[in-house]
Amino acid sequence: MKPFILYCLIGLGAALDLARSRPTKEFELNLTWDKGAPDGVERKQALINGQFPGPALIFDEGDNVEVTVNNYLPFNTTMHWHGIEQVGTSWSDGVPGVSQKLIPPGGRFVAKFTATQYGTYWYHSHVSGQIMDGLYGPIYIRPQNVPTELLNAVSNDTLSHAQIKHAIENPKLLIVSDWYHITSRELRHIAVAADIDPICVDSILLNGKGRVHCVDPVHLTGLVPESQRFILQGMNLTAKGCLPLNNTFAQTFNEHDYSVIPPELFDECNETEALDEVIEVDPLQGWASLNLISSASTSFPRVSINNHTLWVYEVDGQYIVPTQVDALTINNGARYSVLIQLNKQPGEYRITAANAGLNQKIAGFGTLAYVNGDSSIVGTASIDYSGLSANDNVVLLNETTIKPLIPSQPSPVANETYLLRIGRIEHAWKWSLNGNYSYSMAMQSEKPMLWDPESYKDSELVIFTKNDTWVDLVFTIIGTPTTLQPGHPLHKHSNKVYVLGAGSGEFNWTSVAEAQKEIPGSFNLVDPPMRDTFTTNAALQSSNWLAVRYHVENPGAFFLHCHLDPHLTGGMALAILDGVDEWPNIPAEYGPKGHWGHAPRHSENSADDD
Ligand SMILES: *[C@@H]1O[C@H](CO)[C@@H](O)[C@H](O)[C@H]1NC(C)=O
Ligand SMILES: *[C@@H]1O[C@H](CO)[C@@H](O)[C@H](O)[C@H]1NC(C)=O
Ligand SMILES: *[C@@H]1O[C@H](CO)[C@@H](O)[C@H](O)[C@H]1NC(C)=O
Ligand SMILES: *[C@@H]1O[C@H](CO)[C@@H](O)[C@H](O)[C@H]1NC(C)=O
Ligand SMILES: *[C@@H]1O[C@H](CO)[C@@H](O)[C@H](O)[C@H]1NC(C)=O
Ligand SMILES: *[C@@H]1O[C@H](CO)[C@@H](O)[C@H](O)[C@H]1NC(C)=O
Ligand SMILES: *[C@@H]1O[C@H](CO)[C@@H](O)[C@H](O)[C@H]1NC(C)=O
Ligand SMILES: *[C@@H]1O[C@H](CO)[C@@H](O)[C@H](O)[C@H]1NC(C)=O
Ligand SMILES: *[C@@H]1O[C@H](CO)[C@@H](O)[C@H](O)[C@H]1NC(C)=O
Ligand SMILES: *[C@@H]1O[C@H](CO)[C@@H](O)[C@H](O)[C@H]1NC(C)=O
Ligand SMILES: *[C@@H]1O[C@H](CO)[C@@H](O)[C@H](O)[C@H]1NC(C)=O
Ligand SMILES: CC(=O)N[C@H]1CO[C@H](CO)[C@@H](O)[C@@H]1O
Ligand SMILES: [Cu+2]
Repeated sequence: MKPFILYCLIGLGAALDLARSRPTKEFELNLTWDKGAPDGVERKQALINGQFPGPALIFDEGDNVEVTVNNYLPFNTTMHWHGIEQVGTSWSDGVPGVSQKLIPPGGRFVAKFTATQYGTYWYHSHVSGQIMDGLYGPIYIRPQNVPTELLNAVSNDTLSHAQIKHAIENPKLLIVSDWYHITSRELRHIAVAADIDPICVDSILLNGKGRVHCVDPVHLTGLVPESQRFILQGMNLTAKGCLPLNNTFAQTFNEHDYSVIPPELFDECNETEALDEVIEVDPLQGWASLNLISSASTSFPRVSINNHTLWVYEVDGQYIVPTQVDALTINNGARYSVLIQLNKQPGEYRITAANAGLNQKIAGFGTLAYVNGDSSIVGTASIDYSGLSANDNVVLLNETTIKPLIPSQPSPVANETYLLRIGRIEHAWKWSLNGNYSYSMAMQSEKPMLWDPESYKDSELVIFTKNDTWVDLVFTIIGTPTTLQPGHPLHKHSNKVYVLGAGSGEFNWTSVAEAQKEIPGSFNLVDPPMRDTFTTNAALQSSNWLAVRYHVENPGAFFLHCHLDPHLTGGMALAILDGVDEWPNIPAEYGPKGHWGHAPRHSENSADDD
């Protein structure tokens, strides 16, 4: 262990020296509220610098960056940099009530941090369900070097090595999301008023483009595998491919007020024509890197490209031992970068992004177009409209087998264990990450915890850790014969966790160490996946558990939450105050006396709020 720690310290020192000597790179994001029709249906939505998704922020590993966020929206907002560790800059993490105040309409905020990592990330609003209004965009941090082990694992040919390196350094960024025809505020209002979980989207978008597809619901119902048939409770899926509102697994036994639910929220589908995304690739370059980012709110997009296998080589901003698959599922918030060899007949191959979740059968499509390719060549899909494999030879990425390229091991023992019970409480829309305690969105308006951690000492919704300790989070996803929980894509802000293991049934122990004595095979402490976004298994009629471990090394006020937007707004969140014993000194500009100033006058400001 010793040489490894020493190596890390030297590495960190070198990175910091490098960072200090560099000039700061500045970026500006103007957030506006406008009309848009990404899938052919017009609605009010947010734009960032006039576009949706927002512009790509491209940094180089080690850069000091400053991003100015000007809020020209008619509502409060903040901006979070998903997966960025924020080493020593917790105040720039973007969570209202935790690390900063809300940015009011007309206000501005300057986030300052160092790009200590390489890889693929994204930025998004961290207020309520504003992601669903389009407040997101990609981040790519170009690596200082691409490890030879990575190149060797994919090819032995030196020309290919140069091409792969070029592809990794110049990737095609692809944000996969889902889309609603109403605003996040309207959706939340309906969910609460009707007492429903509003998990039925209108379309799947690739880089903000897509269309509404209406597929015969009887056909969609037929796509539900035999083993999941019981979930349907004898009903057909709706015209939008969703579990109907009177499905009690999805919507509880609570009474719903149907009078406030517009029929198009679950039941009516109206097909549209709109442009699909085209990603152009040049076969002369040999290889392309497609860096997939999921900013979906409720869907779990499973992605494949006709006739092309995907070499997955980077997950959540970290290189992994490359693994070749035909399709992979991107949990909300996660990133998967894949290398594609451009050695097929020049054509326009279809990209499929199909929801693999239980809530809805829906897909979106795009095109991987070879330069001057024959548009009649579209290839053959390996997954269907519901994300299921087209045949037995289709290889799906197995999340549990992801291995970091550069070996990294957790401590064999933990200092602290938090047993967290996940479930729905009281209402169909209300969720909790800790027993009966649900994180109210009203906490977003409170004084940031970063300023005064002590005053949250007694809260069941705040975890306190000490610096340089190892912390276990063991989640039990509560299942009963009459309830269902989907997989929850959990996101920890700041550093990554090691995903140690998962199992079915109750977690009957008080720690991983205790459980290891009885079920050692359920844990991987040798080379577990390292993730900032990790997904629990769905709980169908019985409970299951998931255990993760992380090292506290960056004192500050962070967040842990479900990345399904209706679950975050439903309260499935906790604050984690990491390293309270080594709490950082907050720069005056980010503290209680800080004043971030006003956004400059903006001519295109549309201020009406409807
Ligand atoms: C913004 O948040 C503050 C609380 O911090 C609240 O008083 C105000 O009404 C909000 N503004 C808007 C436009 O929602
Ligand atoms: C490269 O060569 C080594 C040794 O011959 C072999 O084990 C490995 O599988 C090859 N890698 C690829 C990607 O072909
Ligand atoms: C499902 O749809 C089929 C075909 O329209 C119909 O025959 C059947 O009755 C429907 N089932 C239910 C429970 O509505
Ligand atoms: C569910 O609602 C539909 C109409 O919305 C109705 O036809 C059906 O009978 C209901 N099913 C159950 C099991 O209540
Ligand atoms: C795509 O793959 C299918 C079967 O996997 C094959 O029949 C077809 O010829 C391929 N098309 C192209 C253009 O490579
Ligand atoms: C994924 O890999 C793990 C570990 O090898 C294995 O136990 C599990 O069955 C695999 N899952 C699937 C769906 O193949
Ligand atoms: C954490 O646990 C390790 C291993 O048991 C121990 O060496 C270390 O002192 C503990 N740290 C704290 C702060 O308790
Ligand atoms: C939640 O509260 C109910 C009723 O007060 C209680 O029976 C239950 O044990 C509590 N659940 C947890 C996980 O604390
Ligand atoms: C936990 O205990 C319950 C009750 O004894 C038992 O049914 C269940 O199988 C146990 N779970 C595990 C994972 O061993
Ligand atoms: C917190 O712990 C990490 C890991 O041991 C260490 O690198 C860092 O310097 C510590 N931070 C403070 C403020 O003590
Ligand atoms: C943001 O808006 C301000 C005020 O209109 C303008 O000066 C600036 O150029 C805009 N920045 C970008 C990146 O569009
Ligand atoms: C806005 C709109 O076009 N709504 C239509 C959608 O389709 C249903 C039938 O499925 C019509 O009744 C709506 O008028
Ligand atoms: Cu969730």
